[in-house]
Amino acid sequence: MDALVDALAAAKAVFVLTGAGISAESGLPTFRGAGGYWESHRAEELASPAGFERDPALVWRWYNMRIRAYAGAKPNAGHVALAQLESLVPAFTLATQNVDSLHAAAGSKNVLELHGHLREARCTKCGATVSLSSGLPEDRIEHGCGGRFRPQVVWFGEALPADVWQRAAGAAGRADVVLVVGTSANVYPAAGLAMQNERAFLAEINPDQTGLSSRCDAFVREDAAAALPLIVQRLAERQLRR
Ligand code: BV8
Repeated sequence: MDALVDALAAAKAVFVLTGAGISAESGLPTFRGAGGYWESHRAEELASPAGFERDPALVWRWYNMRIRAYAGAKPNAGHVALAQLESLVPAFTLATQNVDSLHAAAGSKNVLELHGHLREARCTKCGATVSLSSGLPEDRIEHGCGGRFRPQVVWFGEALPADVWQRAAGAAGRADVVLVVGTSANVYPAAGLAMQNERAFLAEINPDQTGLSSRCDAFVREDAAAALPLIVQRLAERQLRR
């Protein structure tokens, strides 16, 4: 943790990549936590164009369950600490794989939602959008134009939003410190963001090993909500002493 605080104290640009693990302490299941299954369906099956084509009602039941869970969830100390870190370093970019909007709720500003969000749905044919504040009832899936409403998320086999990707890849490439929090780093191209900048100090916060661990300059084997506030507090104290 000290090596990470040293690197953050010297950094001009910091890039953070987060995954489901940072929202675990807000009571939200991770993808691989419960074995990634929901009602005996693999997340990859449900979060895919083919899965939606096969059974749109089933896919919406899954997203409506998650939308309800997100509505009841609050940002935790890990989310809040990252929002504070943003104000302590000259340049800061937070790229998340999460679609739960908890980083923004914690006050983070420069957030890139790599895999979209669940705040609204769009029609697959005419592009009309509807708010998802309380999910989408089954009888509203079909749109009058003949299209179907789908969540504004990136499904497996789909490209990430080009502008979001370019900004994330650019920020990761310029970073002095790349901090990876709560992701198993299995899903691409998001996981690749943490590996593309050989120059950067690479650190991981995760109670478990991941595919990234062997490449890290430092890793903190703790829960995000426990480790991040400590790291930010030490950085702030360090800056005060300057
Ligand atoms: C694409 C939105 C091409 C929807 C999601 C290269 C190699 C291999 C495969 C591929 C490759 N390139 C592409 C692929 C295919 C695929 C892929 O990566 N497959 C994987 C499964 C092998 N990628 C794609 O399909 C991507 N698209 O490639 O398009 C293309 C290009 C041009 C034109 C057309 C097409 C799109 C991928 C995005 C899919 N959408 N989400 C939704 O949410 O419903 S992915 C979804 O799953 C999440 O967003 C996230 O990315 C992923 C889950 O991973 P994590 O967040 O890391 O969660 P996980 O449960 O796995 O791990 C949690 C971690 O937290 C654990 O390590 C745990 O220890 C830790 N933890 C637990 N508690 C805590 C904690 N850490 C800290 N504190 C705690 N308290």
